[in-house]
Amino acid sequence: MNNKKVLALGLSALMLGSVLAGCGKSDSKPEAKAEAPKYTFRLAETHPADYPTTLGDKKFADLVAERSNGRIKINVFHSAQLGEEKSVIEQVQMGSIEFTRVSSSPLAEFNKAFGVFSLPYIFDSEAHEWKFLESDYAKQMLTNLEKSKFIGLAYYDSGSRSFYTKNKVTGPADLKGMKIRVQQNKINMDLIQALGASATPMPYGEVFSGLQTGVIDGAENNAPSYLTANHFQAVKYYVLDAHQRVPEVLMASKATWDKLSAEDRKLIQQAATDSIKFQREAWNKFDKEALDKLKTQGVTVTEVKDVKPWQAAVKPVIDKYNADFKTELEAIAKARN
Ligand code: BDP
Repeated sequence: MNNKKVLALGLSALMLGSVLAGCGKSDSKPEAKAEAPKYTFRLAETHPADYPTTLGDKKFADLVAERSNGRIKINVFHSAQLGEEKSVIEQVQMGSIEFTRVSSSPLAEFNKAFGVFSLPYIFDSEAHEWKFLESDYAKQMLTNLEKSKFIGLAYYDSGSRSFYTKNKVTGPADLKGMKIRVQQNKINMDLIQALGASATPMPYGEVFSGLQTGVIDGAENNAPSYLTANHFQAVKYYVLDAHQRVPEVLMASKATWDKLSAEDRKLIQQAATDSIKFQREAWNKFDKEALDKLKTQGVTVTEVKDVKPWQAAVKPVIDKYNADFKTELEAIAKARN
């Protein structure tokens, strides 16, 4: 048995322990008497236990447990205990992992429409992004995941992504010649190439050692990831160019879904929808804290006052994919008003 499995088993034992401990508490409401779980599912999460997406996952799992009176139990396996995102997505597709929270970026390799979120500067702001994510169009995108054997349950917030590098970057020209890690999809590779840098796709869990050993000169992410994955210990320059806003997706395996009753599906879907507000609040709070923390840890944060040179540099990417994402981009433009 490998270490991850031992850790996962230990963790399930711990979780079981806390459930049993919970049963000991005297709770006088008769209807609150928990049933034995009929279903025990796993939810794969790449981030650590206290990261805002993990908090969202846990909220979702708690709501499901509460509303099913303990009949449906979802154990959250954080910190990539069940593997890196690409392999987790494959396992969810096959039905061997029941739930996951992943980034839209690797998901795009399994369902093309999600690639639209990797295009640079398509949203003006968080408000614009969420107006789109709450639109019928974006909801339909979640529904269409079924064709790829997933059940899209909710979008979560992930802020915006910016570059962090070994040497200081103030404008796009400074990235020329650098080796930059990207999330594993084709559009991200084109984005880096447009900036004259060379793209190195690799799983999230390998970025820290990649930065430390110099295999890559930089990467890009939101402040919470840059901080919690300790990437800031290896490279200390963060330029807030905010080139992408890539939403997170909470989803189930279609194989799992097909085994559930209509009522249970409804309950799970509603719990996912109801967890969004909590996740977004946790996100906004931690996003700010993370940036402050990075500064106190010696990271040089460079604000970008004029984003136009950045937009101009990556324009070829929009031109290349405009036709492929015509309807998605139209719906995103519509959400601007
Ligand atoms: C983070 C996402 C996470 C991705 C990671 C990455 O929350 O799901 O795996 O970026 O860059 O922002 O791979």
